[in-house]
Amino acid sequence: MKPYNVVINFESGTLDPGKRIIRKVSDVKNMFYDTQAAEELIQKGDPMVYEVIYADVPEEQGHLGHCTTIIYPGKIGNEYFLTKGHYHEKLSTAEIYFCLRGQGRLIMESTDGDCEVLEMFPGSASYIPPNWSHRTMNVGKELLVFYCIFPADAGHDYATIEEQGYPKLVVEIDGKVTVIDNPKRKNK
Ligand code: S6P
Ligand code: ZN
Repeated sequence: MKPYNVVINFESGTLDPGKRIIRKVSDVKNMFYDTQAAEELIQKGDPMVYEVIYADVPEEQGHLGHCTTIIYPGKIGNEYFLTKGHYHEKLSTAEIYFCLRGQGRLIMESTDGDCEVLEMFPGSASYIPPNWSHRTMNVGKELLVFYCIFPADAGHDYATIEEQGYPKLVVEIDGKVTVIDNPKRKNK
């Protein structure tokens, strides 16, 4: 293949040319603590939670996958709109999230059971080391837009996070972004 540009719009988060994937509440309902509130939101029109726009890169060793993620502002119960979250299938692969717009949090858990939450804000570049799962939340009132770069053959393991969730939840309490223990967390 030949070198080529994509163009990223820092306001809207579009990456052009790119392949767009959309996730509605019905796609991510199992990831939220308050599944009843998620069901109610699905009945009310099943709004979009986030989209990912991937540059066209072969999913092969040596290549770098890259994409933008756009998370809409919103909550289910008191939990902020979030991404599904995943480990890379190839656990030995790292990733960088560069925030372009909005306010977010990045929660990560390592295969050793360590958990970390980082702030995301325009200009923050978060390093996700090998062996750490990752999920993002929009904790602001506007779009959260970030740009991701990862080994193109990393792959996604969504099942582990869907089953066990994270040790912490990021929720709004008295109008403030608050990190609490996840009462539903299994095994820990
Ligand atoms: C890929 C990278 C991101 C996420 C995206 C959506 O390795 O971490 O592009 O795919 O932010 O999150 P998720 O958990 O639905 O894939
Ligand atoms: Zn990833």
